[in-house]
Amino acid sequence: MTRVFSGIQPTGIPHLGNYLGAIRNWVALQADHECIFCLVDLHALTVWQNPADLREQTRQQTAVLLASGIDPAKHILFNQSAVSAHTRLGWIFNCVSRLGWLNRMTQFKDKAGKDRENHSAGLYVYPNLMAADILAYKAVRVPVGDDQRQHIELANDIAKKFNHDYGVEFFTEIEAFVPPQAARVMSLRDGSKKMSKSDASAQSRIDMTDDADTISLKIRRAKTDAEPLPSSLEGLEERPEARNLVGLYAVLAGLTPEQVLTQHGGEGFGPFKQALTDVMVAHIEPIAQETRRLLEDVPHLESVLRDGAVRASAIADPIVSEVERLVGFLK
Ligand code: AQP
Repeated sequence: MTRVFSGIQPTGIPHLGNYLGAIRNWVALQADHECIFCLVDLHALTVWQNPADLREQTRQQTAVLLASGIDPAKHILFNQSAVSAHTRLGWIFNCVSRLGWLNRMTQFKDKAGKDRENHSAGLYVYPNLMAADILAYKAVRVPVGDDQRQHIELANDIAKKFNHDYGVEFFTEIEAFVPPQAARVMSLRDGSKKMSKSDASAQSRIDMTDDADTISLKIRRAKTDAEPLPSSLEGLEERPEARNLVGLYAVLAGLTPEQVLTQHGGEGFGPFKQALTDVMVAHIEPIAQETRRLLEDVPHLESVLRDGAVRASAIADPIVSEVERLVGFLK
């Protein structure tokens, strides 16, 4: 079976964007792949995290993943810092990767903005660690959002350079797997920004733990314009907030955006937002309820992660030990 690796940062409660763009696809991949799912807490640390919050967010994320249908008995779910192979290979990749390559990473530019000098060195070398996350397992396929394609290309550049520098065919090419239905969900407050855990406004996102009243309020307050919904897609150009809500309805209702507009074109946002709330609550409510139940049993959540880390180490340790031998470390 093809081995898949994918990660999510425990930087907050997973939101609808994480769910539709990643988690939902992970659940589906379990049917015919060997899956390794990782809560990438080392990556989370690239921006400041309050220690108590980081621990809590790691538990919350574990609960949301389990509630969404990740099966830790058949697959592996663990937190990155618990498996030392990631940092060991990450350091070696810091020495293989080139500054010029990292300088081209658009995500660093987006996250650091104009204030580059004040960001952590970790944020800059993040893509090298991400390459290590995948290659420590010799994973073949990596489900990612469209924004992560560039990091997978970098991981392949690192793998090729490693093979070339050490005269081996040790790493093989990784395939970025961007599922066709991977929706890019935008902020409810600004249709030009993606929905994000770290957005200061809680109103900008739907958390996977939100109850029906909270979802209803957030959708009612979601930014829109004054025009009714158009009847065709051309009418959504230059209307990013309307496009986002139509896109969300389409994904959640299993329709195409065109079908949504056929059904709701000409409608004002009041009734459309109510229909969107209903379909959203139907998706999120069962996951939110199960998440709340799981969070009452913290020892169970932590034991799932510990067990996952042992099984992840059993795969990654021999691979990374071989890399260490190849580069000349005395064992
Ligand atoms: N808005 C989004 N729409 C679709 N997919 C998304 N993903 C994130 N936001 C959206 C996908 O979720 C997976 C895990 O993301 P992550 O937590 O590792 O990092 P991120 O992309 O930086 O997510 P956030 O929510 O924006 O976190 P913060 O605020 O901490 O940076 C990835 O596959 C991502 O594509």
